[in-house]
Amino acid sequence: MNVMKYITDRIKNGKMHMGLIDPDEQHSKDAAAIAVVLEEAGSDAVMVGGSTGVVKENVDNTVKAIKEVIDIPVILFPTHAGAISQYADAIYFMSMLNSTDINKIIGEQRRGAPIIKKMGIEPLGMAYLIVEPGMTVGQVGKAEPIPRNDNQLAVEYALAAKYFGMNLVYLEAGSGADEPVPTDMVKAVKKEVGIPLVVGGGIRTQEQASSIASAGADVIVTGTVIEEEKGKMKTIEGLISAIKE
Ligand code: 1GP
Repeated sequence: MNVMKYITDRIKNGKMHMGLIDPDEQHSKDAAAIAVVLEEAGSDAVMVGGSTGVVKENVDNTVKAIKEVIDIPVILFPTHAGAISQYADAIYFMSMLNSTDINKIIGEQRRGAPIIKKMGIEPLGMAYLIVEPGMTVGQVGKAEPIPRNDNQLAVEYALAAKYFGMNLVYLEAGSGADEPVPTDMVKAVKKEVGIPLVVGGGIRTQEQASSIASAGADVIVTGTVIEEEKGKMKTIEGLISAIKE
């Protein structure tokens, strides 16, 4: 499967939902059960990743278990080059452009590139932009988070990403953030840059998901709410239908 084409085709006609599963949070069997609920609820892809405790063994086991039970793509959401799994369909080849740590901008990517080539996984070039509060990923990534009221700064990073030829821009408020990325910022980036836009971090309610989608996000990512609600198909279905309506 060509995952970038799958994304491009889907966002031509609507919005996508991707559910994030942290391989460090549960046994691979439980991760697979959550993935089944996601697929049945109408999610478009499963992302596997987390900021801490992610090693090749738990990523491999989780991806393998998930791949056995669902048909939608599994995309790696990596933290470092040491935990890339050949069992995934694709990997976000992402650079945290507003990090102060060269390793998060190009170091891990340089180390990961030959591994990805050898494994034959599809890389999806992506600018990963941390927006306040940024949470653990902002701290671990030594980010200088984009202030919540600085739409212009977000636009500048996103435009730079487009000119670099990246396929996607991800505006990330951080997992478990009190508030998601402001809708005004989503609108500004979509209007000025117009490349496929992923938004995640702190999205918990149907209202939040729907307003971020209406503001111009093409892909809405939720992680925490899925972990908290695992098995509760109705909640996840509600969230996904709010995005897609
Ligand atoms: C984190 O954007 C994702 O990388 C998901 O965030 O856990 O807050 O849904 P949540």
